[in-house]
Amino acid sequence: MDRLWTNARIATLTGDGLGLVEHGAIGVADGRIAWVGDAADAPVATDTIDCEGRLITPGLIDCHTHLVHGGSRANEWAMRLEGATYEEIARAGGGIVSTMRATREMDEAGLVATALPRLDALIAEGVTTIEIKSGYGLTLDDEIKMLRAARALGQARRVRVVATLLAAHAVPPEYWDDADAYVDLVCDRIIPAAAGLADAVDGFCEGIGFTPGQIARVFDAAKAAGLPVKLHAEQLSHLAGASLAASYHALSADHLEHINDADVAAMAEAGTVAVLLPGAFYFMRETHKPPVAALREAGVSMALATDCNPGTSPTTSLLLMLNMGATLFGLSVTECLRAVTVNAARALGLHGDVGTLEVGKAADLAIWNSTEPAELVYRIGFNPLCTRIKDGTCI
Ligand code: DI6
Ligand code: FE
Repeated sequence: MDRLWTNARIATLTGDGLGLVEHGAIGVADGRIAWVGDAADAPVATDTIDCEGRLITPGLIDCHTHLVHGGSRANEWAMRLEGATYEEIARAGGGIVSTMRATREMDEAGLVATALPRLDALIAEGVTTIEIKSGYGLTLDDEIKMLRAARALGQARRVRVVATLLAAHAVPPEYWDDADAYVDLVCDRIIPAAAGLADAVDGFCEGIGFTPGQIARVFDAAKAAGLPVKLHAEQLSHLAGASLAASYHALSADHLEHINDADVAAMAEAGTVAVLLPGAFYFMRETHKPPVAALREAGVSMALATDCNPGTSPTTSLLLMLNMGATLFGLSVTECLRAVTVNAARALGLHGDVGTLEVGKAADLAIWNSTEPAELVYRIGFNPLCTRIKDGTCI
């Protein structure tokens, strides 16, 4: 075994809770977890590190971001503070379309350079896996450019990147008189072209986005290309997008403020993960909360993510999402920590490789300057990370 971290309180996140090993050790070989258990039983390693009682969790997973994008929407936000609504701004050509214009004008290198500080902020909080969506290019070339930029970020930093095609994010102005023609472009050209670059296909099912019928066409094209799906669903209204996603066995349905009991049941039946995005709820000053109690009761796995994007959730703090998940949505400490590890991994289809500390999984760990799991959820704007480990290497 290459390295052993010992004298630690290890939250393995196995089972249904935190999977705590009180006086634990974790051994790594060739970037994978080779041993986890009571420190007294630990095998000998080439290199042993005393964690002095610190808490170790799996590396954090941000399973829903729009990290790559051009421009800023700070001025639109100032308009919203003075009464303009998100929908009014979108219908007036602002919103996603304004970020689209800025993204089209930027080349791949510029998209990477502007996303790096946002990625570094998440890495500084112990994030080892991140999902990054396209969705601001809205042409074949610009959507591919965004996915390439997402992949390039995974080369520029020691972080696992999952790239999601979100061409069905908004109808671009050149198709405003024929949205279905844009859906044809997404289905017939963009999805097939992205198949080797994207890990999943996503859509925005909303009044200002795409109808369930249009999303179904996108999902059929994704299926034909062998790609799993996920969906922004019931963020602002109820269109039964979450039920549609569940009918396609989507990896996740995301936002979910306006889902109903039928959607919850469909998600439970399909094993579709509920990705909750408290940053968007908070920043948009929403008041209608996702039905966490119903999701809990039905056994739907819940994840938390930043939804980092310039319009509705300009945040790069996954730790803050932990606090908001508890404070705004009523998740417990255990549910919050499962939401950015094992459940976030499942929302990305990566639960066989990351998200828990088990033998055979990637050695992605976070060591914290605390012994208490609650400390990671309780504090607001404080980062207790001591060491981030990716594939067994401290970085
Ligand atoms: N829902 C959101 O909150 C983001 N996209 C989506 O489908 C907003 C994206 C933006 O406003 O730039
Ligand atoms: Fe989003």
